[in-house]
Amino acid sequence: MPAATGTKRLRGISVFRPFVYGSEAQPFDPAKRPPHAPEDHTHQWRVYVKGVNDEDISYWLKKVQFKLHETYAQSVRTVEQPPFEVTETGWGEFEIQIKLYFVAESTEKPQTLWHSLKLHPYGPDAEAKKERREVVVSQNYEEVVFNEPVEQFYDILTGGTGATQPPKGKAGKNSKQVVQQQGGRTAEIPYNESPKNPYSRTTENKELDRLAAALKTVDQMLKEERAKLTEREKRLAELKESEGIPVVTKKK
Ligand code: SLL
Repeated sequence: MPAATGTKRLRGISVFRPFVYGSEAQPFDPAKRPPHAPEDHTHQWRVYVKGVNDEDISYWLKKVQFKLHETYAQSVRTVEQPPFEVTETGWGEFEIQIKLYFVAESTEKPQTLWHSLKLHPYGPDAEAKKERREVVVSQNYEEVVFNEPVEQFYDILTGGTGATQPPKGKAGKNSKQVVQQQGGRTAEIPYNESPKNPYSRTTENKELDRLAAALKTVDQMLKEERAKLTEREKRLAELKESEGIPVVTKKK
């Protein structure tokens, strides 16, 4: 039986879309606490899911459900349109469950992420940051992968140009170009970072260089350690021999 409209999947095609999720928090300015904040609350915070460089992602993301700690009234907050975020006040850190619901055309099941809400500065300079009451940002870059999307969703993902045909040829560089030429939507991230957006191809390349350099260092360390071990084993054998302790060798 032929597949019903909208359920035919594009075999062998994967489409990924980048996004950012995380939180921002700041202690109240003692001079002007938010007027309705309960006595024991100390911080204002915001948890969010957004596009890299604030790109619109609502063409694939329909709604987001944030599950807060149960000390919050109505701890399950559903946000049906962008910005997909919840702003709150509180006193403690906790794990926030973030459930992503995709547009109906996708026929995809929701996906769940977890985010640790951070209220207090962490890492190097934490104390100084606390002193300055700096905004505490904790966020992650993530990619959602749609494997073998249904045709209708593929169209939406790649620009809603109405073309039902996936790019011809093998997936990879070429198909990416075709999608771009259509003036369609892509998973491109900006070339350079900006004060508002740390995720870029330049930062990605820098990170890759850093990883390659680290790998080289580890290789070098391993080589040195192995050389030391060989040297010590040799020395041990020599000592045993000079002390008359039989050196264990393979039986002939
Ligand atoms: C902790 N395990 O002990 C965590 C719990 C709960 C955070 C943190 C305020 C809720 C309200 C709030 O900040 N809850 O409105 O009462 O650190």
